[in-house]
Amino acid sequence: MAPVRATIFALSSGRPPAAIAVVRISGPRAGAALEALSGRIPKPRQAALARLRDPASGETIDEALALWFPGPHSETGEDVAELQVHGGRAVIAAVLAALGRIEGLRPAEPGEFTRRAFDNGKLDLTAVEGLADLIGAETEAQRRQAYRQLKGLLGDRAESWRSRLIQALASVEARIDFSDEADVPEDLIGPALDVARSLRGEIEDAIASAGRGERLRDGLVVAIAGPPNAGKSTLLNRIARREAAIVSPVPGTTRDVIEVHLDLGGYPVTVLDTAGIRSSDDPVEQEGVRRAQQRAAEADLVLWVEDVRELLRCLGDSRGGNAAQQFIAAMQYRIDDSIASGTAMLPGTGTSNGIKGAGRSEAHHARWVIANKLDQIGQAQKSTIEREFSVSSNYFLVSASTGEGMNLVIKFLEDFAKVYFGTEPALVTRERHRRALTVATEALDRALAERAVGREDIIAEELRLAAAQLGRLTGRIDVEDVLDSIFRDFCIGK
Ligand SMILES: Nc1nc2c(ncn2[C@@H]2O[C@H](COP(=O)(O)OP(=O)(O)OP(=O)(O)O)[C@@H](O)[C@H]2O)c(=O)[nH]1
Ligand SMILES: [Mg+2]
Repeated sequence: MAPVRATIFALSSGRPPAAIAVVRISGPRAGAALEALSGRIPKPRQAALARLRDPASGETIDEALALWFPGPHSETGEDVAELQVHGGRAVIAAVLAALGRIEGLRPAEPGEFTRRAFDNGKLDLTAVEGLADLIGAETEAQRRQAYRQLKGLLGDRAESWRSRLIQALASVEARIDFSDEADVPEDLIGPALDVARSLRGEIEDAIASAGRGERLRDGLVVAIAGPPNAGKSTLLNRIARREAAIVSPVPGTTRDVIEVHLDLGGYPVTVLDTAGIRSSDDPVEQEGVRRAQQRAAEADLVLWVEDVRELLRCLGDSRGGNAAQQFIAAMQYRIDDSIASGTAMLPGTGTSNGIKGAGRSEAHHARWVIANKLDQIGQAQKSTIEREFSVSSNYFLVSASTGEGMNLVIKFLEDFAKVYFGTEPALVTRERHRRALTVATEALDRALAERAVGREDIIAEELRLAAAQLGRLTGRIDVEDVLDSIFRDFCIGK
């Protein structure tokens, strides 16, 4: 017989003080605890007014709303009581202290309510992860993805894949077990492998969405980089709509990387402001530059900020031909070089064959040039720049301090995020999912490769392996090793 589980309790609502606080109790003694505190148990699933008393002293603690959810039709599958009390620190402390004095009750550990829901089959593992993501969701797109996962977008699919696989496996096993008997049809293997092949295709499609799903959890990273004093911090403040970074006329103001988390059009975006990239003898500034380069190299998009007068100077320097295109090409090179090596070289002056490779893949880093301090040049110069650069969509003419041109930058950032995250809901949102599905498809591949040879025992073994991976995905089988890491994401009371 399984040991009787402790009855757990915790504050499940947010940080006090607040108007209301929710205390949850789950386990076999939840009803007894409710009775000890309020004198009675309300009708199931109906809110009732309850005067809470300290069972030891009899003193009234607070007037609350009490709810009673007898198991198994409750959040955790156990008996659950919920108290909505006034959300002051002392009220909460008194209620928790009173509960702690009741025999058989103890405070819940982080994620323990959800863990019990999982153990009692109320949620599969992908739904547990969806719940963690839903609680953590900061933007609309994250919320949507997490909610779909909580509601079984991936879990249900994995379960249906697994049951189809198990059926296919059963026919292969039948073929093995009864191969001598006359009335077992010969062609059990062919149809089973057909199922395996179509499952393989479906799983492959799901894996293809993995990048998008994981990115939406992590957010898009945009790094602002460029030479000192170009207005990077001013640009960050403008995008963030607050004074997140210190702005000053002294070159080399920003040293550490400053991070701002934003919701852009419903998508999670982290914008980084970095130290101006230049050679310096100051070890602190050197370290700042090193960090700037590193973060820019890892970013999904780099906004390279230049003083617009620098652009004009470079245009003046170039001799004929397609000046703007040459400039943009040189600029892209220069950005890559500065990010990789730390020496911001001017186009035309630098050896552009500087550090290549060095572990960076250039293809997936987008770079935009932000020509800043537009307010410092005249209308004629502005027209020159606009004419020369109209060929390129990767440059923006702005004044970070007056805000001119910034709406366009923000709109493009939103569009970039939209494309980056995609509009189709992603099925696979974590590396754990991707790994399990990849191992499953590899097993299916090995099974399919046996079609020609026809070793039935190997086919059966590989189908079993694939089914087991799908079972691990939903937590149906053999997942003790991943449970702790998943529930660690939760806080107390969840
Ligand atoms: N006129 C004008 N001045 C600007 C503009 N943007 C920034 N500045 C000024 O340029 C100076 C440098 O701005 P910052 O935002 O600190 O530049 P930064 O690139 O972060 O500089 P470092 O952190 O030192 O690398 C400040 O005096 C800003 O007020 C602009 O659009 N127009
Ligand atoms: Mg700065």
